[in-house]
Amino acid sequence: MRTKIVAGNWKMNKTLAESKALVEAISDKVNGDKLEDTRVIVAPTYVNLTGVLDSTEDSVVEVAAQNMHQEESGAYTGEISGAMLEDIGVELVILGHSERRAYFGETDELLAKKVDLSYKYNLEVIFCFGEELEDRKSGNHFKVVESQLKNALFHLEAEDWRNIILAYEPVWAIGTGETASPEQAQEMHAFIRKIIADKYTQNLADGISILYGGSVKPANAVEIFSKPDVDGGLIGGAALNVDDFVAIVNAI
Ligand code: G2H
Repeated sequence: MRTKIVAGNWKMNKTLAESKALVEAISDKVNGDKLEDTRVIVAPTYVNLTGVLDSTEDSVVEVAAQNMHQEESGAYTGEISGAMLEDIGVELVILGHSERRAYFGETDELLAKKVDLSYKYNLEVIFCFGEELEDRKSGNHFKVVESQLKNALFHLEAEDWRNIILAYEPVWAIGTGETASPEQAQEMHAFIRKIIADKYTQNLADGISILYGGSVKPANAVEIFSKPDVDGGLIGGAALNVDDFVAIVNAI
């Protein structure tokens, strides 16, 4: 049985007070629910991590960072290291989000380095990847996704996958209101599981949680999450509103 996960990626939104209020409201609403097999995660911006960690001390809600640098320390103005995240009590980090790839030039090779460093600092990784619209239009979407995974993750030993959560996010569906159909999501998730099984073992592939991300909302979550290879979601816009986010958690 795979772990179900709903993670909210708050991106560059919410002040400290707003972040604390949101996570406290989420905790109040999800704590009472049956969450035996479901993890609920929020990813505030760096400066609000400590405050949100304080607010989640007695909560089932977990806290992730949205990124970390690939070097351990040094002259990298404006960056944050894995050691800093571990030191304040962060145990999860999102890596490879398409906005990091598009606006900050992050490549698969650079992401492989970040993934490697995550083990040193005991950070579980939510690894994001997904094709662009042109890739899908030209029928290259499977090839693109396969190469993203191969380049960034397939150097890992089988045992290292215990730390990896995958998030398939087709770029054309991010923040656009356009969602992959549940069938498109299922088709890609099944493909992802197959290439992991081919490279490693079926057993390992069957244990990996694969989240879908891209304009998930309360209105489409139930159908997307009903697909057998979709193990939850990475939620952007709809994670900023407590009722929408909790509705999505409840859709799992
Ligand atoms: C994809 C997603 C969260 P949204 O970026 O990672 O955002 O749900 O707003 O498309």
